[in-house]
Amino acid sequence: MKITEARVIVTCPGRNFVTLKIVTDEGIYGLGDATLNGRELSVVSYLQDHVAPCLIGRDPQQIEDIWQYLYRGAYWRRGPVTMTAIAAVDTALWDLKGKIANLPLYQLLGGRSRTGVLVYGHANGADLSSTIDEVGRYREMGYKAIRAQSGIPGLDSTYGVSKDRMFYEPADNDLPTENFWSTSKYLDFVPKLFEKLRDAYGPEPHFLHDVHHRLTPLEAAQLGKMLEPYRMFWLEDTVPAENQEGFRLIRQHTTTPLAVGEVFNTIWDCKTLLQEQLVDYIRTTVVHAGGITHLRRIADLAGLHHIRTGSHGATDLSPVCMGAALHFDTWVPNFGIQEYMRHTEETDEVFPHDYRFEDGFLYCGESPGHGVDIDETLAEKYPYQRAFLPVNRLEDGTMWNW
Ligand code: EZ4
Ligand code: CO
Repeated sequence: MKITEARVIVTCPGRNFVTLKIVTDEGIYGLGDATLNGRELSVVSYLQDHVAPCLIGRDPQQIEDIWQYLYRGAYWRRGPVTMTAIAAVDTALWDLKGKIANLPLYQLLGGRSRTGVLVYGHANGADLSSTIDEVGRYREMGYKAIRAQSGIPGLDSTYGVSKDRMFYEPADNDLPTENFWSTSKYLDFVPKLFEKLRDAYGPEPHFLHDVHHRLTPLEAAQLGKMLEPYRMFWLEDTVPAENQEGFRLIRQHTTTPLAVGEVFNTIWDCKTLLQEQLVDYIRTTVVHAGGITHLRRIADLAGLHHIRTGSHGATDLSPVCMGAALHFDTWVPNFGIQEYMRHTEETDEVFPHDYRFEDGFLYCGESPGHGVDIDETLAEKYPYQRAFLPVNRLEDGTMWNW
């Protein structure tokens, strides 16, 4: 079997998605997600100009060799653009292998470790009381685990609070929107939010919260301590994680579980975090961390250190990524939780899939490969639209982390 074509499909059914379709001389094909939010076209070029020509004529069954060829062969290692492109190839090849073997992807990985994949949804509101109500709505939808984000008194806008209550799309402008941030206003508010949520809903639901990289390690330690009485499932991305050693300080001061890694591309980005057990959940995902082949290596290292997976699953990760992630989650022994933000109806129509949500869990399907397809005719109706993620400033104008 030979690869005859590697086609990149860009579509914007409400938001941009980049998909790689690897076609073989036997007519079967595999799909991989290549979406890098706000920087989509750089991955398109990487794939079209620098990867596709190297794939033609290769045996698509040599997944490991092709992964190593693209990683080592680039010379310029790692980075989000390279690793997203490699992930797209890798996911498409695992999809193809499943189709060749006539087996769902989780079977190729080693079979089922659990019946369903625990997911968490995103409840958010403009203020305390509407956020509390939204958490109730997610409880009614069946979610066992809910991330709560709220508008902060005194700040006009902040991360995680959406205009549309169901579909949160931060990449909302053809130039970056500017947000403003105050750590003191935030730290004053967040413990109150979770105190009220525990009062309202009792001990049972799992609560999560995303700080979105805005604190220093000492501030993160303070927040973790303040949240201890409310027994969080996790506190996510408290600080920017380029400096992995920075987590030592947070860890020494709080028992609130920590999650990190949605922006990581490789095992090298989390080596210290994992080996020193500085976090509890690793959020690397299929599309941004080199595909199934590399994610498996990260999960194995994590497992040695009592760390479980908690893959990123925001709406900018396409249904193709979600499908692959659910097969991975169904297999991976040290699974923790999977993020799940629902895609819009338009997106789901462009990407027909066989995974389904039921009572707080997602279930991957039994069709061969990862079970997600693309309707290319429909995809063509939604041309690319430039969209940026917001930027963030402190109230005095200083650039900060969004
Ligand atoms: O801001 O996926 O936990 N989820 C997140 C996301 C990210 C977006 C960036 O593309 O932090 O909402
Ligand atoms: Co996040």
